[in-house]
Amino acid sequence: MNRQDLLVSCTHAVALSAGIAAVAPAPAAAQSAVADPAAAVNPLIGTNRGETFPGADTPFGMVQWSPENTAGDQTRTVRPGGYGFNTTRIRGFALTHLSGTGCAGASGDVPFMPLPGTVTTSPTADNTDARYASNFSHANETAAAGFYRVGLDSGVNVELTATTRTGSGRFTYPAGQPATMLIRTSNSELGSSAAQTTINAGTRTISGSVTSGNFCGYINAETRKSYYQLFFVAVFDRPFTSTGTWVDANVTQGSVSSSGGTTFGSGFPPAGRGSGGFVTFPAGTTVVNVRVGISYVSLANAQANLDAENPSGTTFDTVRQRAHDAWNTALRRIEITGGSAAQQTVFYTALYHALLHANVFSDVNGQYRGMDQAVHNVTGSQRAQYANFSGWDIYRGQVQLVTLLQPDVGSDMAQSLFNQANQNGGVWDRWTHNQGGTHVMTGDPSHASLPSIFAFGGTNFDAAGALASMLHSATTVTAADRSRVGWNVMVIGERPSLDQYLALGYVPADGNAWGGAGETLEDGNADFALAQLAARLGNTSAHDQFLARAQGWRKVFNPANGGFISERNADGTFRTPDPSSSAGFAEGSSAQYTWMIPYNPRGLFAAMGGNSAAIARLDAFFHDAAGNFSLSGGGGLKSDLTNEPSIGTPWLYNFARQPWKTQATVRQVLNTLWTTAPNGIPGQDDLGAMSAWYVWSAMGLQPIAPGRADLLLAAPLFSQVIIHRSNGVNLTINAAGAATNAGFIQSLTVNGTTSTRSWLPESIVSSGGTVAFTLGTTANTSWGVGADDVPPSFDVDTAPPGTTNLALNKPATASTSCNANEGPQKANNGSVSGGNSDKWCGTGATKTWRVDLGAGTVIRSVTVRHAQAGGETAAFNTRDYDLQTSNDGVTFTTVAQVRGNTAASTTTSVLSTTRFLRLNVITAEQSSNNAARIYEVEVFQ
Ligand SMILES: [Ca+2]
Ligand SMILES: [Ca+2]
Repeated sequence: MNRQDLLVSCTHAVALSAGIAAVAPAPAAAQSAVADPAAAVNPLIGTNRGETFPGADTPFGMVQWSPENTAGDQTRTVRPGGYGFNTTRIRGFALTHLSGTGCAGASGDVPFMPLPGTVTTSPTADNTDARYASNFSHANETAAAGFYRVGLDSGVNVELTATTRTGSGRFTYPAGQPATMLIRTSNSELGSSAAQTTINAGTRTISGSVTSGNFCGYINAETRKSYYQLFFVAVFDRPFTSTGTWVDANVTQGSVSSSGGTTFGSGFPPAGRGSGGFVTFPAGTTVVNVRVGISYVSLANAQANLDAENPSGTTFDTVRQRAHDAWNTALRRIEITGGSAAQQTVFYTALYHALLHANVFSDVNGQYRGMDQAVHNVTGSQRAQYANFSGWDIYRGQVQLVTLLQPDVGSDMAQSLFNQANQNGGVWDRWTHNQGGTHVMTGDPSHASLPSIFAFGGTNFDAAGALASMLHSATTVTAADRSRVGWNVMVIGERPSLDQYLALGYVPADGNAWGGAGETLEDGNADFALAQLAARLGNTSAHDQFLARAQGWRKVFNPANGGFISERNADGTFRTPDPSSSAGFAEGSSAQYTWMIPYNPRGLFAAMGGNSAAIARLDAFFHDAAGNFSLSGGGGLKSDLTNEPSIGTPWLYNFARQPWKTQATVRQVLNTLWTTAPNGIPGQDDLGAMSAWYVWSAMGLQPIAPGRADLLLAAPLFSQVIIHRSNGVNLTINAAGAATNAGFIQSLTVNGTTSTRSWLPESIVSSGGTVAFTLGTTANTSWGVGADDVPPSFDVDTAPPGTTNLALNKPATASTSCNANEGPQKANNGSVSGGNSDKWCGTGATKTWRVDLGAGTVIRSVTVRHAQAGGETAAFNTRDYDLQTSNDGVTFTTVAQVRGNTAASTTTSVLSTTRFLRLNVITAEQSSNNAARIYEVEVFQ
């Protein structure tokens, strides 16, 4: 999400880097995998306008201990991540941050600020941060995975590291001055409604809490309120020789407690409000260590988290090493070999950013605060509750990447989202911050995320319960859905104008959504994903219903203005015909959003007039009039690969049978928009959503659409990528000839078999294997161009796709065979070329053949190859038969009936979840009921 434009911030006049490091010529490729990927991470990448933060954290950690910059106004964060690369003044180091968000930031709770000197005036009254802040130079700064250091111009050296729920700080003060620590308890980035600080000199502890929220509250009063309370316990290793606190402008020397929030004003906290505390260490003190535990439940839990993860006696360097190791464990799930050092840094930094969120939100004892503000416990197989779901962004690829690498974590995230909905009256809020729903952005993204997590193997959550809840909220109109409260940037309804969507098939321009046309596409993506999850869970009627709903894009496709998705009124008339306009769309134009139907490009291209028309439009979309790439900033008619609505578009050429243009465009984005510079993330990183796109793309992969795990293909950047899934499945991607300028696929094998398909089926994710590319510097315009090479599109009446024959060589049994060499296994041996004995031949009154798939399996179609396929007469082709399913091998249900067939082979849609598939032959051939001749039965997902 964006909206950072409204934020008052410092001037970014100096571009410290042109940001071209990633396209420097590659040195001779390393021949072994990157040994220490955590060391390759540079957290400063993205800190100039990517809105990332450089501080210390662990994968999905609760703590992100990182600087808060100031540009002379204490009431406003400089940038949403708390840090802007071009602002070199710091007023504190806060314990929590969001990476890459928009609006005016969020979290940034409980800034610590070391001070050489004493506190004589209120730090809150220092509204311009003239006194209790310090300049710094990037030359005195080190940012690494799990560690941050800065030497402040004040003379204090600050070192920070973290465990999941705690931080460790080491502050080295200059000799000869009092060593003081301020804790600005009330100064969360967006302010606070309450704050409380307690100093206990006896235990060398400062503890307290801050109550905050206010995400995007400066735009709309709907979120201008508190919805979370963060508790902290900070234990120092040096005694306090003096203490004090402040409230607003008043300092009380010797005080050990204070309270008072900043209040939220009209969205930005007013100047001069807030509270905190300070302590001074004994004269002569230079090094002060502190351990800090946090919790969103209670002070006791913050202490318990500290005791469990970072107990007394744990050294700073031990925590730092553990954080580094934790990052290596996470990052080594993708091993890469080859590429330049810069490319390796961009890759692992992107993976690092993609694994920062969502955040562990439950405490070590399993308690967490729910969206009902009550304390809950994680139960069953869930190991942790997660928070901070940037819904609109992450459904496009980030939750898929997390689940690809760690299905267990993906499962917990899915359960966390379901828990949030359950604790929120059944409403799936689209953007959740800690335990608050903010309603920010558009669509119903959890409905896209959960099916995606499931598709990638994150199935260890209450999927049936979640599906039932989602189907309910997607079909039940609430008062909030009929409301415009919050509009825009947010709106309180989960499905804005659901009543009209149900009645019209689209969300009208005069409805409640932040852009009806864009909302229609978001709803379509959510509904498509729901259809997929429904199918996987055996609910075929919901599948059919939601797959049909997902085609609502046709209702807002306006042929009259050249074929663009356009704003449409409830009365059926179209609005603004200008395709460069963003009216009706969130953060994008009509021309950009028109492509955002990833589950049915074939339908879209047909509406546009066919592949040639679509290709011409894509060419114009990605290029300027001179033929140069236009990938950002080209205006509403051009692509914008800096923001989510466009990031799927380069992959669409695969559907139009010109995959080399996907390869060229993706490679151009990787080579030019993503660099090692502070501005090396093109646009806000959106809690890792954009970085996830980079990681997928650099591997030559991209999830096809929400709710599916099929992968679109382009050219990998590295000579080898090995994905180690936490469930033990490995996927190896070899790319012979990989180089910066070798971005074109020459040929491909999948598990040793040559393939010209520009995509991979879901089975490559579930089963792993080896995908081997041969790359080159020029396009192979004959690869991936066949009619059967295109990735699947999904429409109401489209036969389901399939490539992997799930029945192949599985145990098969049958009724009486005609001959000993025509037994049941001949019908799923993968061959129809073995002469007329390459079949199961059935005789007798009952003729049934069945296969055991081994476990309940989603199947989408069954192909039967009859006598003629094996070279026999067409008169022997099976005429009438039923397809039946069963999960116990005893009770079978007929799921399809084929009658009057004369063809050599038949393909039948049988969307079902089943272990056994049975062919029940009713009329064996064309003239009389004699022998059944089944050369092959193929079952596809
Ligand atoms: Ca964005
Ligand atoms: Ca056969």
